[in-house]
Amino acid sequence: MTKKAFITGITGQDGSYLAELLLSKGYEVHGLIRRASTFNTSRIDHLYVDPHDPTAKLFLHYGDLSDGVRLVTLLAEIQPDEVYNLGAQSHVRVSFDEPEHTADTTGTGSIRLLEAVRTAGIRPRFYQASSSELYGATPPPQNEDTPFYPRSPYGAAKLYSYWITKNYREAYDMFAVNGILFNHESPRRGETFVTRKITRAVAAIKAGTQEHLYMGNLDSVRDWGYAAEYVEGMWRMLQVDEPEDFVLATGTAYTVRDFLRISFEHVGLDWEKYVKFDERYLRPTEVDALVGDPSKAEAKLGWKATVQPDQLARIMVDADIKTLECAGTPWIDKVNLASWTPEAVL
Ligand code: NAP
Ligand code: G4F
Repeated sequence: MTKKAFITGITGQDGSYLAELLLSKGYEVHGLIRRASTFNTSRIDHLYVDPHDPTAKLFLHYGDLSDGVRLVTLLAEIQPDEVYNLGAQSHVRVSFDEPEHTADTTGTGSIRLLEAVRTAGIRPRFYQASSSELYGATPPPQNEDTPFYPRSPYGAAKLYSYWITKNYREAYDMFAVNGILFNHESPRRGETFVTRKITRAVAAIKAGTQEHLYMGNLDSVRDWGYAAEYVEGMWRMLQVDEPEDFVLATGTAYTVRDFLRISFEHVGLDWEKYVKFDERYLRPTEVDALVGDPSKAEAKLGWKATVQPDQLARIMVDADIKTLECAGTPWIDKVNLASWTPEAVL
């Protein structure tokens, strides 16, 4: 029997890698996409096959995490074996500008989806995209037992989603798990997250089309892994016998300043000559340090990150240079992703 998966956030960084992974495993994949006046599917266009084609395995459905009725209808129709809730307003800085919208999608969106599963009368395994932002002010190393102390409307909304997922597991005996993922990046990372902002700027500065890069707090410590590896961990969380929550992380600590230095050095430039400060990129409350302890995932899922942050920075710089060389078209869409490995761009 072909397994069916339903993914919210399929058009995002993680959704695109997860869809690729599940299709490669023979799943029929259904994704929720938001109606927009322009196309918003660039990260998954390479996976799309016309649904009239009998070989089509990827199906996209309009909907939104703010629309509970639509979620019930879709789930009742699709009857998935696995549901991955990756959809969210996922930008921490933006969550201070749009706290109510963030609460609605990143927080209440999860209960809408869990309720849709319950009321549709289906019993899929459920993955909730929880975040290391839950730890916030609690110092590292952080693991599954570390107390939470969120520091943003985004973190607070994710905290609600974390607990409601756990509650549905206990209240309704659902196989519902939280993946508490530390920062993970890739050439498909959104352009306003710090790593991608840096690697795009390095490519543009090297090409002579940008002079400076304006940044906020360079002292933050993060644990940056490679997104393509993290979606494998998500999938493994739904394949074990008992539902449990897991941290996925590399366990290594780098500052934003380190990421800048490594990225600029990779193209032979000194970052200090190009980077300027702009207070607009500061947050009203900052999360100073996130460094995960992934030992539970290694022991119980056999999952371990192999790409370290310095290697990741080089992968992303190389990818952004190639994108510029392809006149702005993301180079990633031009290669055969099935055979793509990080080494291919090193
Ligand atoms: P992303 O690239 O920002 O993707 C977010 C996805 O959510 C997009 O597909 C977006 O659709 C969709 N979305 C936003 N609002 C929605 C709504 N109201 N209804 C339905 N879909 C909506 O995020 P990501 O980096 O892939 O992260 C995936 C998930 O993991 C998110 O929940 C994020 O908060 C969480 N997370 C990420 C990290 C990380 O480091 N990447 C770490 C921990 C947790 P559009 O394409 O239409 O905007
Ligand atoms: O790349 P960031 O915006 O990611 P942040 O805030 O850590 O959140 C990401 O990771 C979370 C997991 O821990 C996810 F849940 C969340 O969805 C998202 O994917 O910022 C990283 C750090 C921050 O300390 C920020 O203050 O970089 C600092 N930073 C300094 N200058 C900047 C900038 N961040 C951004 N986005 N832009 C800057 O110019």
